[in-house]
Amino acid sequence: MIDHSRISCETLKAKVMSAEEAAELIKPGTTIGASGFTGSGYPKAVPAALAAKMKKEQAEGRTLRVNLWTGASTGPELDGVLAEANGIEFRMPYQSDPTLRNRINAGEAGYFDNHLSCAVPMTASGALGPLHTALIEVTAIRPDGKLVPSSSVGNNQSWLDQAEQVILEVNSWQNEALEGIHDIYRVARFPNTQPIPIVRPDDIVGERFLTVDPKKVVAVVETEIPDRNLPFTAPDEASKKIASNIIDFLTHEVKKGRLPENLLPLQSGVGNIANAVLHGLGDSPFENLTSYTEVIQDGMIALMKSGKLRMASATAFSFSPDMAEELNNTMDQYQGRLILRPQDVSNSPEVIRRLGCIAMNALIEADIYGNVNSTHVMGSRVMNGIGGSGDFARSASISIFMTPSTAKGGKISAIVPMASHVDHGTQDVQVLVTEQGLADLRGLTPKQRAESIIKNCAHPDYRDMLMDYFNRAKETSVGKHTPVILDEALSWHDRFVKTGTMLA
Ligand code: 0RQ
Repeated sequence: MIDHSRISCETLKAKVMSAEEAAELIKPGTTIGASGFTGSGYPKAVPAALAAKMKKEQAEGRTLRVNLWTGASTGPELDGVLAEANGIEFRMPYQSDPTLRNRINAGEAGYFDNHLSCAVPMTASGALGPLHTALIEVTAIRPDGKLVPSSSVGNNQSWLDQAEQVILEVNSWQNEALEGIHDIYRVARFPNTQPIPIVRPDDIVGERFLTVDPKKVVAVVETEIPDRNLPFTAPDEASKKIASNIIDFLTHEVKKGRLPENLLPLQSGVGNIANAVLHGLGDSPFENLTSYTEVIQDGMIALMKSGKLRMASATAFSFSPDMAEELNNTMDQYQGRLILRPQDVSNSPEVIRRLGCIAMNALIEADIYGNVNSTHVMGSRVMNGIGGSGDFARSASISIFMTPSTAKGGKISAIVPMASHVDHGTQDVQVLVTEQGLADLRGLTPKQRAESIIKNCAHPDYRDMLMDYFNRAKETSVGKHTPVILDEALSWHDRFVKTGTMLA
């Protein structure tokens, strides 16, 4: 049942209308800045009404398509329905919805993949054109018109500031106990920037609420629709082994005195592997851990419940349906231990560098020199996007990338002679880990990196093939610093596309 008491501001209560009426206020070709970060806190009712309108317009021979900016990926009720209606002209800065991904890879929707910390500075500069409509899910509206954010913060404050008009969805499925966990700090814009005053992951530096100019609010829509994330797959043997390889490495670093006993604030990337590593840390010797990251996943809560993790700061929750339900019922227990911030703060390279985060991100493929591809399959088909991995990898004190050594039942090697697309250059990749082992690349020359990656990370089925390529490259390459055989370097990908396997 929709809880009508969530809107306590009389001025904004007067703007309540149906999702269909609100969708009428969005004009063809305009840009929407929506809330939403992973399957959390995205608008759910207005996009469905807009998608229905798009289909009707198309049936009558007209076109209604929009540009969509968000925090990051969202759920099926936003990206999914708009992509299904083929109503997305341009999308940024991150997506992971299967229908939208297919549209993008079919050339039917434009996609601008960007570092998540850069979305606000770039849009606020005006480089991407005007923002017409902010479409933001909130938990409640207070009597003074301030907005209690929902299960993600993303770029919400900035979309509210930048947009010409604002549509709010007040979702009473979100727990009112979310009030108090947000820290909304506005990063000053060029040329008047100031240091973000976070020196520890638990520092609170902003306000608890989002603010909006009530004159810009053209519609308020009441909903009661759950956040929708996909369940994580249970950690398999490979991801458990990856986790234990990382824990052995971190233990070694502590023993050497290069890391404190409770480590440094952890960043953990998106996806199944990252979630499995967090579960693995539950069996590690580390205590009193902290996290300064982008999304808080199930594994973080498990670590918190086991007493290993003291607090976590991020921009969004990214829970499985079961965990979302559990947290929604127990949110009051997490006050002071979970913090959600705007993504230009959670992912701020300045803060990440200051805190010395340990970054752990998954990848699609890495080459023998340690260039990492996080986004493209066979060089051309985009998977999700770079997300925050670049924000963290470049600025972390230790940047770890991890992957199973093969994909698609062993037909693809995750370690290849040359990456078919590069998101993170070798300088941003300090440690590479698979279930086979770990390569600590710090201080190694390109040839030493190749030896270490092939020996420690490659799957045995591909190890000799890689070493054979590397040895021949050393012989024949024009330059001896980073040996390459130019007309063979991408032949593994070509073979997979033509024959369905990288195995010769
Ligand atoms: O495909 O879904 O068809 O089975 O990629 O792979 O192994 O389940 O791994 O869920 O951890 O995702 C890089 C995509 C890994 C993710 C990526 C296929 C594989 C499977 C998923 P299926 P796994 P994960 C910031 C962090 C970029 C953004 C980022 C990602 C699917 O981690 O999007 O890092 N990262 N944000 O079969 C072909 C290969 C493949 C491959 C995997 N070499 N070739 N397909 N797959 N490797 C978050 C912060 O907190 C900062």
